[in-house]
Amino acid sequence: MTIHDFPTGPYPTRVRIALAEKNLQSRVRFVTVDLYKGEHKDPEFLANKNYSGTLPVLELEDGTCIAECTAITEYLDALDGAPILTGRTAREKGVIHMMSKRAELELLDPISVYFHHGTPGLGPKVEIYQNPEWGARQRDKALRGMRYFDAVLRQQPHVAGESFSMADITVIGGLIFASLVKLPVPAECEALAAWYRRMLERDSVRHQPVFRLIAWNDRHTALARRLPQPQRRP
Ligand SMILES: N[C@@H](CCC(=O)N[C@@H](CS)C(=O)NCC(=O)O)C(=O)O
Repeated sequence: MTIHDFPTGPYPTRVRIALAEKNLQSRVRFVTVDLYKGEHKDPEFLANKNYSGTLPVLELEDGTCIAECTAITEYLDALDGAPILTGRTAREKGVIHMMSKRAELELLDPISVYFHHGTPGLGPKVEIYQNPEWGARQRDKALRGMRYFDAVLRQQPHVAGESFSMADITVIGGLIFASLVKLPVPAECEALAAWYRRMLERDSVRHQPVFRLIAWNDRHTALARRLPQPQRRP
């Protein structure tokens, strides 16, 4: 199996976490597609790998390409390997799918829109249309999403109930993206923050390459704060 990947992307990180949880990394080959060069929008990539022009994409030995993190995780779950991330019973499958979709709709995708529209995003060559107002609205939607998941996690240990699942991975992806765009979790969202600290202790999560990028960004920001600020002219 091949994963068309961008190692520090929040969405590809979801699939990397699922692979690590299931101990399937040795069965895949990662091929980097450079988002900042716009390689995911090349006509050849759109025609042969993913019409939607996003990463990750799982390519099977017979050439079948499966895009969408949720679909890829469902495929991986159907192979051998515990733990099951998408549910065993009909009820579990339904609830996990719903909460994962909700985490995309209310948290991860709005942060992605904010990144592409409210910040320089992938740079002027790739971001050919930007709408900053739409970006700001989606940032606010993501903050509401954080409050929603905080309320959920005040009631139960995991996003879809008692056990770790794909829905947790989706919210983790959202908070990773939030760190990258420097959108802090509101201080009152204590349950969400506590849950995230627990998630960051998991081996499948903490060894992901994106955390080296986040640490580098944080060091860089801290350093920039210590540098003398430019003097204003009187
Ligand atoms: N719904 C897709 C979204 C994937 C996605 O947006 N991936 C990012 C990488 S982190 C991407 O390809 N962004 C480029 C773009 O949207 O132009 C999924 O779940 O896989």
